[in-house]
Amino acid sequence: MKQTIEAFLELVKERNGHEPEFLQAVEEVAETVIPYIVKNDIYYGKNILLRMVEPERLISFRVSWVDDDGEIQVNRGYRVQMNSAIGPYKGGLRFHPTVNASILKFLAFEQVFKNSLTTLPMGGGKGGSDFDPKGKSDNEIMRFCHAFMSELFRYIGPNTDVPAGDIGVGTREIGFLFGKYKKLRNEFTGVLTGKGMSWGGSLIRPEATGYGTVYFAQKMLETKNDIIKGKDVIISGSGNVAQYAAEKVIQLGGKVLTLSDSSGYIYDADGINEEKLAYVMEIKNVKRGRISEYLEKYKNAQYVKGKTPWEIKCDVALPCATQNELHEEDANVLLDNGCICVSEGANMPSTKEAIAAFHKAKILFAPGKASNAGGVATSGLEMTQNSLRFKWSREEVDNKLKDIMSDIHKSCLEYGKDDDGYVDYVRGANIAGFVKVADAMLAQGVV
Ligand code: NDP
Ligand code: 2IT
Repeated sequence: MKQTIEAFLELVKERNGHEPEFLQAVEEVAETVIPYIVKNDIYYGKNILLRMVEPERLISFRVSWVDDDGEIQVNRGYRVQMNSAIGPYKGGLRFHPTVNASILKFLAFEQVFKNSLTTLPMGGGKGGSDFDPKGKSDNEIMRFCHAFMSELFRYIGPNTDVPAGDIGVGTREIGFLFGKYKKLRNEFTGVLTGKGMSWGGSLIRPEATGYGTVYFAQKMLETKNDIIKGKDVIISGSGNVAQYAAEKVIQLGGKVLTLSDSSGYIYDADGINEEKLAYVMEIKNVKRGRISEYLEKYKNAQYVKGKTPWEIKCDVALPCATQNELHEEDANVLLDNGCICVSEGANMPSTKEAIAAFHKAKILFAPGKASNAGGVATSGLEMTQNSLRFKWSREEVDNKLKDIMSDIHKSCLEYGKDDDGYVDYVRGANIAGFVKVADAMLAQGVV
């Protein structure tokens, strides 16, 4: 088995040797899915995984725009259309200076499995740009988004490819992108999700990724007859996912001790309550400031510059910032401090070695493709509402989100349970996600 996996990875490496994040994502899937393929005749010998690691289409384009000083800026735009076997390509857009083909291919590959797990008919894609939104004026953001969409519009559509937000892309950016698409196509459709509430957005979509991550943590804790209430929780990030993960933890009676950004983290030993979280939302979403500004109002908190929050003692950890933000050393510190549950809100935040440490210690660990799937699932619900030209209530969408997270948890148990009863959620999520896409690919033939 080891040889089969190695031979496969060697082939993928030959073609994508310069794309470390993509190789990391493929390796994690190959190690769990290849043994399953080998045991199941219907999948064996059909090169399904080899087909799945090759994007159906990868579009790269120039984005030129004019900044507030009248200077012409040039960025690179991308859309990776990874797999459309079970539905239109679906996945976010990331605006961050680190964006490149490797990052977007890893995200698009993860998205294929994640979207399959949601039970909704969505293929996988991802896109974005190396554009850095930090410090840009609203007008610069608008001009960039318009320039970006003036090329992307050719390749997307409500039945073809439906982008949404990710790092650096929220409701403001989706608005500018949607406005340009509508202008160019002269049609009002659900071509993007994460839209504003008055122009086709779904209630609960802004909250969905963070809420879903906590619902998933709760499902995992339930398998141990445990609950979030009374737990010390540390969260990384302070963007969309982190904010609503914090909100849900507070609502369920947990204590949120930390939040962070790429400059450092805040530790509030008294707990970040609803009022303090509202202040964080103002700093991040209105002033577009830094998490260190929390101390301007809450002076008892500590700001730890240049570090991640994993050194703070906790029961539950929710990494909600970015890929590879939680390393083996961090995992060991978390374990030494008694952490029993890690639910990933970000995509691939834990390194391979960190995951191995969690598995060895047999704690509850959920990979992002399962635990953060609530965001894209609710995007799927937004698409449904757009097609129906209808709007569901907050409660209806939240209940559907809870049901979906519960179904994903069930799928992980189905394929991830070890002989001793320990649940390997990585294996569970990868195989459950694979089966649905692979069956569709087999049914559709070699295309
Ligand atoms: P936001 O842009 O709203 O927030 C990102 C947060 O992560 C910020 O606090 C940011 O800090 C921090 N961050 C970004 N890059 C780094 C870095 N290199 N090191 C440390 N911190 C960093 O993005 P989201 O909250 O939407 O996304 C967070 C994660 O969740 C990403 O991995 C994304 O792919 C994933 N995700 C998002 C979904 C969604 O619906 N939005 C759905 C599923 C997953 P700073 O301001 O300093 O950059
Ligand atoms: O990583 C993700 O799942 C997202 N950024 C959300 C994608 C979506 O289409 O809502």
